[in-house]
Amino acid sequence: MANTPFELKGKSVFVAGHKGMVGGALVRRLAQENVALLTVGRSEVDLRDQAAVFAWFAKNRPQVVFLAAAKVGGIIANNTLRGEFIYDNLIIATNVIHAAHVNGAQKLMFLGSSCIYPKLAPQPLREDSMLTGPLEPTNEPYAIAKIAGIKMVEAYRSQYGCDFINVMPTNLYGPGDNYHPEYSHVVAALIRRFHEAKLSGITNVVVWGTGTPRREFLYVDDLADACIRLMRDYSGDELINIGTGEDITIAEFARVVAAAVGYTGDISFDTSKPDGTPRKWLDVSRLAKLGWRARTSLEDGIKLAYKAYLSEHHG
Ligand code: GFB
Repeated sequence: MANTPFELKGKSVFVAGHKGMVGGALVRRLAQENVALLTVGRSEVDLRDQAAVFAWFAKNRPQVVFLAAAKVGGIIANNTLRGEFIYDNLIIATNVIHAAHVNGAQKLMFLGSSCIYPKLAPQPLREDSMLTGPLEPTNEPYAIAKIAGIKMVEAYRSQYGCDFINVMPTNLYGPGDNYHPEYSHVVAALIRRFHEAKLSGITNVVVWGTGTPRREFLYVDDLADACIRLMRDYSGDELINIGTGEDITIAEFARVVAAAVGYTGDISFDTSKPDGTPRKWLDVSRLAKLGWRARTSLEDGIKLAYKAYLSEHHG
């Protein structure tokens, strides 16, 4: 694994998607670095608009790019907005990766997702299991768009010698998450649902699916720290998984959230809702070899996320 140390200090760094949960965490983490941070709002440059992206890059010529912008959502969002998920994510990736190359970016990080791995790949999920089997149908459009971005980064490394890298985060949560009742990921959905139940005195909360799927959850500020570490210390062709290395069933996870929120009622399961992939547990040994491990425990992370929810939505 090539580890070419890359100096961030004094560089112009563009965080694409700075308003999102991941982008926000990268902005927070980069504040600890001596960089010239560049961000651009969607009203100024819609990253799906190729001409606008190319013009912005030609004018600003960022030296470093974190491509954290994406159209994201939970299992129902992915399965409902299939056209939007493939279109937006394909076009954002192609626009930004190409513009970064044409305008001489020294380094770019593309953020994928753990759903790019086959639905039934051996666990824990190794980076080389990508494209070895069928994807989970509910998020196949999103996964295909992310795989295309990964392949584009690999192709630009190969043809143009770009120092562009691919990282694969596991399920994320934390400040700046999206709490949409239908379209959110499970962590945000349960924080909101248990909170609202506690406030309104509801004594039963419905969790989607059977509760048996297993997921791995990484606090988003830990992800941001890993991204800075990899931007500095990693420069290879292979994907790098970013996770905690531990997974939990959705049923057990629901109890962790209920405890953090202070909900003491019952929990039931709506099996008419999809379970999705039975298990998403990442092999994080490549990252561990670089000496990075996630610091925030799930219990602590959920408490921090709940605090953020209260200040973002009830402050
Ligand atoms: O977070 P989630 O929507 O995404 O669902 P995935 C995780 C698991 O939580 C599924 C269950 O088994 C859901 O059935 N779940 C239980 C819930 N209650 C809820 C709820 O109220 N809301 C939600 N959303 N889920 C996503 C992909 O898959 O993982 C994305 O669709 C992305 O593309 C993301 O890759 C990281 O983990 O199943």
